[in-house]
Amino acid sequence: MSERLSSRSLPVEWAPKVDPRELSIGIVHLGLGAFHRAHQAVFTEHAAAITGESRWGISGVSQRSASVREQLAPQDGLYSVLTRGLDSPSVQVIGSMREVLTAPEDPAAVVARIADPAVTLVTLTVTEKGYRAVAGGGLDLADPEIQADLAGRPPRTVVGQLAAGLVRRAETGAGPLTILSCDNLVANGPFLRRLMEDYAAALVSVPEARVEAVSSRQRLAEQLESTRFPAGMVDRIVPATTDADREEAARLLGVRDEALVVAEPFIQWVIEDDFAGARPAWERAGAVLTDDVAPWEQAKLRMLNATHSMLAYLGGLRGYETIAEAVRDAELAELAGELMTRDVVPTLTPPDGLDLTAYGASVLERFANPALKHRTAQVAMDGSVKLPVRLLGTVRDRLEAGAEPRVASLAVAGWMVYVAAGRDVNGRELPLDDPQAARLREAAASAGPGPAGLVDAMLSIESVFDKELAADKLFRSLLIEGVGSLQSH
Ligand code: CS2
Repeated sequence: MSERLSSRSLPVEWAPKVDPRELSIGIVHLGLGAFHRAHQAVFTEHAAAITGESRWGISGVSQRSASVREQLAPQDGLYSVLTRGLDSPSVQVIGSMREVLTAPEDPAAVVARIADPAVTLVTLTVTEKGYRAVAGGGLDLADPEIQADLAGRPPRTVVGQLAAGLVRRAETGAGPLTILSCDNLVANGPFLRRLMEDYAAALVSVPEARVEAVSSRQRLAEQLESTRFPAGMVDRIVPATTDADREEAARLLGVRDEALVVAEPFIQWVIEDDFAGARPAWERAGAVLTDDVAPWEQAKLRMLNATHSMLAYLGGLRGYETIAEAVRDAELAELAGELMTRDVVPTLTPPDGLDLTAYGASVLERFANPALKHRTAQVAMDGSVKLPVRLLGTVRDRLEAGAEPRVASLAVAGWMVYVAAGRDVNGRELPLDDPQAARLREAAASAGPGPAGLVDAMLSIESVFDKELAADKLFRSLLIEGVGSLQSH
């Protein structure tokens, strides 16, 4: 077996553009998953290489287990991105990861890093559920983890970590911070600002909170005034890494990379240009800085992510393991195209310079990439928090315009059947990986007979469907039709 990747073992021809050991930390990243390593960390490394700036090393915070640290620390923070397109795969070693922290093991270190005066930026990829928001936005104050953070334990939630870091910055005069969400959420920046404000407001209302909470609340509120929360749109398909990927990378590099990530060739980042202090010159590495991210973000969430979810549910039910297989099914490909052109495009204002028809076609081409092996089960995860962002906005807008969002409703119906059936056409299990899995199962199990029974049971889940949408007669009948046709297959 080949030797493990590290600064010492790496053959010189594979040396990263920058050496992490020569960087100081200027960015804290919360949520050190594969996506960050294949996206923002790559832009940051390229920008550092172009400008020669050494102040943008990343302190990556893993929110769950120590496994990411165990992958990266022995490799001196080095890891590689294996790019799988239509040509033969290529690999690149990335050198922007300066430090890895494991939040559950050392929450104080995370707070200290966020409060470090050399840090001017916190970026986040914590997935939809990591924000602990209620449907429609706002912090879920009933969440026991949020309550525990509010009561003053070393913070374990993302919002709690940011709040404690901001309070410390206020105490030490560390200067203003920019907090940049890189998750697939509508208006992710303002969305996160609201969660932070809700947290600040709740600091005094928790009965068991210590006396300091009152002054913390004032400090947090003040610090939030100078904090910027730009919105951003991120795009790159990053499937879970497999053993075959690791073998392929080892063959190319000559050393074994335990922290390898895999990605498609496409990469895009559109960021609202609203920063409180210095930032890397990401635009030099290809990112777009703009005054208005919303049209980009809407187009991406409603076209790419919505179609992805639809293919995951309908494709999963048809027994397809990967998105590429699903989109090669002629019927599903047609539905995917129809979802975008009939239901989604009429709800969008195209961003400057983007042709939505061409964009839709390019999305389907990217999904069809056979080298990527992006599993339908992976995209199907966390539907209860993804659906409202990806599909329900479209449904609402079309209903309001007096139109029939037939395909978008079929996609939602696909999720309902996926949850309820638990098996594909071949009888293979479809795993339900969702923060609200128990509630979803309960709804499906208590459903009355027939398609209408399932639809009504699922529509009653208020954390997914608000009252108005759940009461919409046209939506309900489209869902019943969709569920009926899927169940009869
Ligand atoms: C996917 C996204 O897993 C999912 O839900 O839809 O992760 C998608 O691959 C990215 O947003 C692409 O940028």
